[in-house]
Amino acid sequence: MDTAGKPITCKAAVLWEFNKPLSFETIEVAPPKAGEVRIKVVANSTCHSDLHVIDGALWEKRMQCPLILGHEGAGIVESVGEGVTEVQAGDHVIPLWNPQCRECENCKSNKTNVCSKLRDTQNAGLMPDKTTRFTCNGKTVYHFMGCSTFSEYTVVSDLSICKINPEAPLDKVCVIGCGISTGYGAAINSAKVTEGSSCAVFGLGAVGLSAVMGCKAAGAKTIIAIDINPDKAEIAKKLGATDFMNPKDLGQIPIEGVILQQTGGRGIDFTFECIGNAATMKSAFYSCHNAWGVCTIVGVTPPTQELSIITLAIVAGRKLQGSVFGGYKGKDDVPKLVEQYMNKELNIDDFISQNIKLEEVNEAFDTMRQGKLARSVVKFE
Ligand code: COD
Ligand code: ZN
Repeated sequence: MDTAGKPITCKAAVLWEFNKPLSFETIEVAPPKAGEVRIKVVANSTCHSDLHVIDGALWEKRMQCPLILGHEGAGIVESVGEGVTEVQAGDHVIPLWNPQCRECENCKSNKTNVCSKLRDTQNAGLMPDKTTRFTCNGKTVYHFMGCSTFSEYTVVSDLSICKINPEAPLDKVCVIGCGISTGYGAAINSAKVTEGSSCAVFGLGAVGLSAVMGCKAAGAKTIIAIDINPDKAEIAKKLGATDFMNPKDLGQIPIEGVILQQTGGRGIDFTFECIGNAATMKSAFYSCHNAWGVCTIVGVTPPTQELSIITLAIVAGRKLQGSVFGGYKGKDDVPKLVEQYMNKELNIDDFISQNIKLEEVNEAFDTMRQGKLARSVVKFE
């Protein structure tokens, strides 16, 4: 049946209220307007940022419920709106929560990968024309991070999409939509980890584990993987960690104290915070070499959280920086990461803990809350 130009009725997971489980609903997805693309989502994986929103810990002041979460998806273009030239029906695509308009000051600069064009509408859960394409029982449903891929169909701006190799398995490369790129790129692009260096990664979800993989690919000599869940040691070592530390095993001694002790007071060349917690951000910062250590913050805390550090700790040259989407420009770089996976240069399979049905996603988030699973991939039939 030709669905182009018509609304599509389909299944989606809807968050009606913060701090409540997702509900499985039949929704209506309107056709794409000018400059928009409607996608049949084939797979979408769980990311802790979705969970932060469910738990009301991030952004809740700017966001409105009901909304459809999901920002780590892959699918096939169903139809395109007027003026869309980059993709057409049938193309295999990854939606980009970090768009690339190629026109804004940020996109034109090679100093950043953070496009500013859609920021306000995307943060408000709206399409660029300030409306939404989703309704459920006649009620407006909002978008999330410009993707909303916990739905069989979604509509995104054509700035928020990239075409990928049609041979790539969508239930694997969906993880490139966030977790893998965010961690791997933090090591490769943002920190620019050097050969023979020492690294420490705090938090071993998919983001932290891919930072470990990035440190290894960059030739780091020592990679300390840190997590309060001892079960993460095995996978971290498989991906390149040389050591594992559990802060809970250290008694009263802060982890940065132990790291300094073990490095003869020298500290680590590159540290990464992949949890989203001010206390571990401080530990990651103080674990760095006092003159040239670079601490890269990948996790995000609630918006009013401050980070306090003693001023002397920065004087000798220790650096504190952030990283968004691993420094990758979505349209330029995501298709290349897919090619790296196809050429067996990038491991994704080890990050996927399980394949689930949409209706099992609340349980998958429960296990993620306990710090257990890296990624659960929802495969839509
Ligand atoms: N010390 C050590 N490890 C810890 C601690 C702690 N105090 N607390 C939790 N952990 C471990 C957990 O056991 C778990 O293994 C890991 O940290 C976190 O893993 P996940 O699987 O829950 O999380 P990820 O990898 O999906 O996501 C991590 C982020 C840092 C991306 C996320 O939490 C975050 O901060 N998101 C907001 C930032 C953002 O918007 N990024 C862009 C989109 S993701
Ligand atoms: Zn994410």
